[in-house]
Amino acid sequence: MHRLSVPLIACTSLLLALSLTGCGGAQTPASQAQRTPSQNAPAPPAMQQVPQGTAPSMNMPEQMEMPTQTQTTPAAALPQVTLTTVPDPPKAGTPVQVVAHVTYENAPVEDAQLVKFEIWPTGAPMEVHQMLSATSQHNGVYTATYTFPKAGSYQIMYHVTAKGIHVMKPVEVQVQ
Ligand SMILES: [Cu+2]
Repeated sequence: MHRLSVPLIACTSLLLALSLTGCGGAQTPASQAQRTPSQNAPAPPAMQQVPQGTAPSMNMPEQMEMPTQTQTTPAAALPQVTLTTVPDPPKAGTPVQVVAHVTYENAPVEDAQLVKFEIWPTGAPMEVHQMLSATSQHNGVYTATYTFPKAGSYQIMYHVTAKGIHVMKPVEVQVQ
């Protein structure tokens, strides 16, 4: 009955702790979440190190789709996302534009089903993560505006569903 909230929580707060079930998005989140209730317990602080920085291959956002098979599924293209800020580096105390450039098989994705940015000071707990919805600017460019409260290291994680595939990855930025 209250199962509905599970995929949402996975996307907004437990992210990588639940990475195997994904963030909802394309697949059947409800049924997947049912099957993996035991995974959502521990490991919140590890999330920043967990991701895919270790894989020098081209399939960066592999954690959502096929966590263990990125090498063996060259046919399954993933959406590619490039995250930038304007200005770069961001400045504290003034509105900063967060920009995602989304492509699929080298073509801009105009019709992404979901583009969100999750922002938090590096090392901060889940409760302080901010989730922004991005607006399409055409040509595969999606933007949102955020004012960083102060200088320092922040994580910006994009959550993108394009062509039915959800990808997500944190990027560290140094706010000036
Ligand atoms: Cu996500």
